[in-house]
Amino acid sequence: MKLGKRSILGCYLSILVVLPHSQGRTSSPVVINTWNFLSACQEAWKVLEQDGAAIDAVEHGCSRCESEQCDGTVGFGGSPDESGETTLDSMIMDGETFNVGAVAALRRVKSAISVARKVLENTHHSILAGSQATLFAKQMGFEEEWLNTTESENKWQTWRENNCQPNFWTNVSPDPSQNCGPYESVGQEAARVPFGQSGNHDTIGMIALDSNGKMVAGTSTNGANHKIPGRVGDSPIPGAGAYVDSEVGGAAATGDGDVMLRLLPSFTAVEAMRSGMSPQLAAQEAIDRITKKYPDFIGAVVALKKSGEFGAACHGIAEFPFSVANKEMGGAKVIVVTCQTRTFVSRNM
Ligand code: SD4
Repeated sequence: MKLGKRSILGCYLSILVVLPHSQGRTSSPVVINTWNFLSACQEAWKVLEQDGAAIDAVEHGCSRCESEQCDGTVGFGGSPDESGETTLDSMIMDGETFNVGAVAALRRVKSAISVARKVLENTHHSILAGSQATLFAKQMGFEEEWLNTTESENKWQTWRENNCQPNFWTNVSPDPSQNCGPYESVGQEAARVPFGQSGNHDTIGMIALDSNGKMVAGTSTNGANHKIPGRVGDSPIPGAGAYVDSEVGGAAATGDGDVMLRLLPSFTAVEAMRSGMSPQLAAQEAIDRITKKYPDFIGAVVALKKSGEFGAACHGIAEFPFSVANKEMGGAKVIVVTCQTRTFVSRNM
């Protein structure tokens, strides 16, 4: 049968209409992650440069950081909580389906991002927490083991000897700025401990764009040093620690998670890109929303548009290094941005 030009065009158009939006797309792969975690970026890039899937890139990249204990703030043996235990927060989000898998305050399992992926792929839930997340992980075949190391136990011991300073308590007695607990609630106002004072930094947040145009975002962290047991940070919360929409782009955040999960910087950055902003301006917009309410905020956002364009913004530190890999750069590189300090003047309109 011979098809006329019109019918060929009609056929082509209907194929375009029925295909799910990622299929048939080709993109030049890119991966971006927070901080100078170059080996994580290289690991993810190995997957992407061989036309592998974004979800594998993010899992492999973040897993690399977990096993290398990137900066002591990802993976086992870091950020002991008030009881001395290391627990993990992690998330993975699929930008095609908006499916999310996450674990919060995961205990006694090292591979947090892989457990998060099991939550995504083997359940209809989005987040599992604490000891029950451990039970789920065991059922999925993960090994149960303590995440403490001699180093994390020494760190905890030093903190105890230093009257449990700093800590995350407020409006309690005895005065938490000078004493360990147990505490009881009282109604007085107390100043918030700046997040950076306790060396709380360096979550890995990663966004990958694969050659099929699919985008995935992920995070992994051991959270905040000396957190109150049970504390969940921003990293496993969609829109806070990371967010991604394959039709637009993705973003990931690092910094004071107790503040960030109130203002959803990753969601803000993606929505800003949707409205046409560049990734750099979108990341800055997300930071600005936070600093308007919390001028002492310490943290950063990385953003990647589906076009492959990327950017980052930060606050409360002098500069912020992040890692990127794409074909033009011939692999993974660290890029450093200078953090902008902005002053917001409130006006009565
Ligand atoms: C948290 N956002 O648990 C994490 C910590 C972090 O860079 O990113 N530090 O609050």
